[in-house]
Amino acid sequence: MLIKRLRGWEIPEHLVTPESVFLDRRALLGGSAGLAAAAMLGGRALAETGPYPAPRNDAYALDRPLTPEKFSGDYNNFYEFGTSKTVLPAADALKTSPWTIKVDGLVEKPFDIGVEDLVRKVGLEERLYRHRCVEAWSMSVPWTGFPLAKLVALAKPASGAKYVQLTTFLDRKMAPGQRTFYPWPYVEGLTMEEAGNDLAFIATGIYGKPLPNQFGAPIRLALPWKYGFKSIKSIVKVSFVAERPKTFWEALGPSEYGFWANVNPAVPHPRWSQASERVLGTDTRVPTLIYNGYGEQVAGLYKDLQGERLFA
Ligand SMILES: Nc1nc2c(c(=O)[nH]1)N[C@H]1C(S)=C(S)[C@@H](COP(=O)(O)O)O[C@H]1N2
Ligand SMILES: [Mo]
Repeated sequence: MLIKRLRGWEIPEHLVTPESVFLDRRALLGGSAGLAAAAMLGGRALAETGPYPAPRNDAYALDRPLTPEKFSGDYNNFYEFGTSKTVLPAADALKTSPWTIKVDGLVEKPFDIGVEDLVRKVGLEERLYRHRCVEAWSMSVPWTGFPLAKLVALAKPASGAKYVQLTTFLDRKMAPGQRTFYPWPYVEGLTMEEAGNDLAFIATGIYGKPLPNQFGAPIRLALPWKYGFKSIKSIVKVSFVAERPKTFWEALGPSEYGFWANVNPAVPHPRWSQASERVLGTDTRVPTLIYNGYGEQVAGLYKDLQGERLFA
């Protein structure tokens, strides 16, 4: 099969935000006055399309083509809905509205916030990111979302908070995968310093629209310099804690899936090499890059942590 190869700076037409849509959206999101005006001018647009597509932040460019959705949207890891890559039909059962996120732990005042409210508060942008699964496949996708740092700022963490712990929903009726022996719910974590790095991104959309269920709707993490399992899906809780969280995969296999899980082609997984990766939608392998190519932005986070197992 021949796939049109796009350079990093080439944009598939359907991903381009027409300026008029962007300007309308700005008006629509411009507070209650804007909303009232929009309602008179035909504000149905907001209800129908929401804040998508969001303006692209060009600071995050790719060195490789975007992965077409027909490949990335049909090859997912979402163990709540099964261990195969084809979770798309099963993930239909995920009920994403209403969706509330609990913000708790060492914060000024714990609160709950609906995902739409959160999006209105922080605003959305689009970024092109690479994604490297620990299983040695990769993709490049346009996420829509906001920096995790904006959520941290809303939470007002106390000085004792050293880690951000994120938790996926727990609903054994809805998610058949959660009827297995795994240590549900899925939990992930990162240091406050990592969470404050501009690359740490919360995604509510992909390919210019809200996240389809199988990508971890309605809100998930995207940490492009770490193996994909750190990018936790369908988040319901964000806790600020003093101790390093015990993550889902660490509980299952600490020697194979550590807390740090930074991408490094020179450090093999105990059962396979990490030197190269299969690019979804192609039949080629490409060399894997240290920190998945994001070393310039993140290597500094680890300069005082050389004793840690940073790359597994
Ligand atoms: N809750 C939850 N989050 C998860 C997973 C999962 O099974 N459950 N899989 C992880 C893994 S291993 C990867 S590679 C990515 C896959 O994201 P994608 O399916 O959107 O490509 O999600 C991560 N987040
Ligand atoms: Mo993964």
